[in-house]
Amino acid sequence: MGVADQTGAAVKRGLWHKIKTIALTDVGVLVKGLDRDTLERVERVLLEADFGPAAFALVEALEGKARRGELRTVQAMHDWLVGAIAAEVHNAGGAGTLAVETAAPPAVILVLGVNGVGKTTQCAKLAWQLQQRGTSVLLAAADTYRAGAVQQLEIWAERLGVPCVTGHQGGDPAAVVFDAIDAAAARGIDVVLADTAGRLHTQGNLMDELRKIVRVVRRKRPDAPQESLLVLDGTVGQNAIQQGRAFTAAVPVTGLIVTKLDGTAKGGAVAAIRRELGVPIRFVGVGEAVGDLEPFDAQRYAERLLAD
Ligand SMILES: Nc1nc2c(ncn2[C@@H]2O[C@H](COP(=O)(O)OP(=O)(O)O)[C@@H](O)[C@H]2O)c(=O)[nH]1
Ligand SMILES: [Mg+2]
Repeated sequence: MGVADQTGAAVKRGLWHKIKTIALTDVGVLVKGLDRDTLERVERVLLEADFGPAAFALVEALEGKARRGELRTVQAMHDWLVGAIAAEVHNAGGAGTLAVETAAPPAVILVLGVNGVGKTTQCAKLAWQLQQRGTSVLLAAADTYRAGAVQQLEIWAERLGVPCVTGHQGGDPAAVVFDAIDAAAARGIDVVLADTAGRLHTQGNLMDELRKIVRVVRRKRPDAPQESLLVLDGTVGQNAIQQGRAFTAAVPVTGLIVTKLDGTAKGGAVAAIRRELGVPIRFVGVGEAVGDLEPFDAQRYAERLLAD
């Protein structure tokens, strides 16, 4: 995916291009106010980009602005939309942060999410970011269910030069995290980053297992896990919302990482996720390389999405 960024930029340019085209079809439209048909077409474009319920809110606000004659040029409409989308996705706080300061290291970070969203990759990216800040990390391979999952994390660990605690396939993931905390404490390591399973026989089994991991961690350290980060794929639209609801109902999720925002026309999912789930977005994944994790920035997100 070497050209992911370029693809992404091209596709994202598409969103503003579509809206602009609609706004310009009738030259008088911005001066007279947007008619019902124009608004509906803008709404459809936003829905296609996965804005979900946020699309309705944006179009309603757009209608009001246009009716009051406050958007007289296409540029004014662009700038207003950027600001409105940024406000829509704005976090109360916490973007780019990880609560890893603790009186007695190691802090514990659980990385959660269904298969394929990018958990293992985000573990590697987070480990790398922590290393950059001078924080030492130990990886825990608590996805013991899927064949190959442990090796995938081990390969990252080796590349990054961080230790990795594993169990055997089919083993108890809570025991892996438990052992990893001991190993990190013994070696004076600051943070345990635990990769978890994304699928078991049923979703109920998975949620039970995740609850058990949290319980076992707490029994060992009442203040842990310091973070339970849910990874959501930014390209799957409403599915991400469903996943978000299921995980946040089962475990206390402290933050979100929205991945694969490179190369997608569906970047609006971030707005839907922000509106539907009461959890701050901490980071966004913008590629497959270890450096492709950015603190979530509402303004930058909106500007990129509507880049001309
Ligand atoms: N384009 C893109 N791909 C990503 C991103 N994060 C992860 N991936 C890819 O998504 C696929 C699944 O990732 P993986 O970490 O194995 O997912 P897991 O099953 O949740 O552990 C892999 O091919 C990753 O390289 C991202 O931000 N952007
Ligand atoms: Mg994985």
